[in-house]
Amino acid sequence: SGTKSVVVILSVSNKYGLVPFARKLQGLGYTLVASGGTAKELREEEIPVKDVSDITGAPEMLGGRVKTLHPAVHAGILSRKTDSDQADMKRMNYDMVSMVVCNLYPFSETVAKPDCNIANAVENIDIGGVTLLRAAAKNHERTSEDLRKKLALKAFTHTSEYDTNIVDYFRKQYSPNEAQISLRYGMNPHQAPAQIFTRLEKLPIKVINGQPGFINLLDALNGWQLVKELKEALDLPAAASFKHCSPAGAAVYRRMSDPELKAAMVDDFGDGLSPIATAYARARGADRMSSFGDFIALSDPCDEVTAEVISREVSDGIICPAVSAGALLHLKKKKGGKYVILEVDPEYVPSPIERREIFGLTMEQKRNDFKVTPDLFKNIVSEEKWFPDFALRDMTIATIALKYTQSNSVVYAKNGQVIGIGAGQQSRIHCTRLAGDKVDNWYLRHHPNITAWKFKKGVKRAEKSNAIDNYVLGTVGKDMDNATFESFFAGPPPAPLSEQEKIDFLYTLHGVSVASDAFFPFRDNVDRAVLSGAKFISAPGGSNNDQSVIDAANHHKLTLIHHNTRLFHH
Ligand code: 93A
Repeated sequence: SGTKSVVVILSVSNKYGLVPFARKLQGLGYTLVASGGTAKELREEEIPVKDVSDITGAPEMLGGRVKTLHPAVHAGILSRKTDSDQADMKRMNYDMVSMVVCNLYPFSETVAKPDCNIANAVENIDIGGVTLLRAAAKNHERTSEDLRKKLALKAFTHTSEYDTNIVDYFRKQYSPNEAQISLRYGMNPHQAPAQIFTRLEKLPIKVINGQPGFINLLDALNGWQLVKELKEALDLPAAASFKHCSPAGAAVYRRMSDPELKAAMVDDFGDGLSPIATAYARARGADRMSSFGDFIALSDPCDEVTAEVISREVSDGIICPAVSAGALLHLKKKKGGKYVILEVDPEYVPSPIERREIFGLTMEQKRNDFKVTPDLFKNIVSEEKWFPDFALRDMTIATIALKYTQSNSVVYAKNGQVIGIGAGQQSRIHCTRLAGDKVDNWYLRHHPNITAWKFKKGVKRAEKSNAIDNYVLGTVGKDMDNATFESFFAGPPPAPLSEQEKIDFLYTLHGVSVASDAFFPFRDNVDRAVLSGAKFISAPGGSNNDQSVIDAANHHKLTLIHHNTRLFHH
């Protein structure tokens, strides 16, 4: 047809393979038009080629910054076959361009060189080539061949990746510690480089002290979401103690009894704990062994007394909305000055779609922005219907904790805190058992035999926790040798708790709420939970075995709630 165009624009930085390709095009009858260096290379091989300036009437200028940026080129690429476009082309005497052959200035390769400065980087930002590619891709409809669609997608993918690399470079140059934070390494020391970044103007977290690691940030960002949701749901200050991407404990403020203060090893504060300090003491006290070296999340600003509680524990860092000046003095002394302190913007709301890369591939999903509200627990399916306010509170805590615990997970809660978490088990009964065993261990730590212990001076808190753990588990003389155990006491060491004493004491544990992140496939979960004081259980329904699980609840006279929200987290 009269509009059939035969012009090809060639503009390549990497000239590998250019000559044979251009020779083929020439043989097919195309008119070749190329930018300076590209044209030179073709002429050297005696391939007929026009300069871009031949069709634009304008020379390359600004030392090559403007080569192809001209209406003669871009109208040629972008014009459609409509009468109006064709009239425009005719008026200007422009030819249509039927093909663009282009590769871009090597930006990534340039900035990867150790001696690259900003001026080098800037000169290697391709403008005209990106425009050629985008223009050609935009007008890919001009023909309907599959190849054109494929190339259009490839071009847009390429230019977006190219821009991503430019943005990454300038973010590091112009916005370090604002829109991005460089990390020492990723999950392991051999995984460098590593960073966290945002496409927003700045990250919602600010490093006040220390240098966070990759896993610190996973814990911090999960922990923050957990305490923020707890506070929103219950209107109480909330705290979480994270380790390896699952909470070891989580709690809201609720005054602690004397045995609770003792078991959580904060009895020396007496009535001096603030609400947020109390929430953390409870969270840390849920599973002191697992919380060793934790990352802490607080819903409220960290005050001085909370910092005092934290300062004597082994901990990696903290995330909270603010840290008081007095608290900062305590926290900054930790870990030889390296304690990680992150302030988070409580107003920050993430975008609804989240992405993650695995094995070089990107996965995308809607965020789990499901809100745990009292409505979730309306559908009581057992004969027992008792579900008092304290159970609603504890069930809310257990369920929000599940949302940020590696699956499968089962969480037990009581007195405004998590008391046992079974995380990351492939078998549900293993979760229920693991969490239940942790509950038993937690409860037994309140045994008067233990709360009366007098440790020798100089015994570290972690050693005390470990001694208590072994004592409760009955592993003194096994995992911990007798001599080590005995060395912690000034006087004679405490006599072991007999199995009967443990059973009798555990028998006094009541009113526990248990939540599961997915349905219970068998009734054994209910049978096991009851042994650790379960009176209220909630889980999604939908198992073939729902009826036998309901029968188990009825058998034990407990309240069973079915809802329809699975809360897997990975
Ligand atoms: O500096 S530019 O952004 N200005 C332009 O107008 C332009 N047009 C094409 N760089 C431009 N190009 C790029 O030049 C192409 O993307 C290609 O990478 C390179 C080819 O230049 P030469 O043909 O002079 O070797």
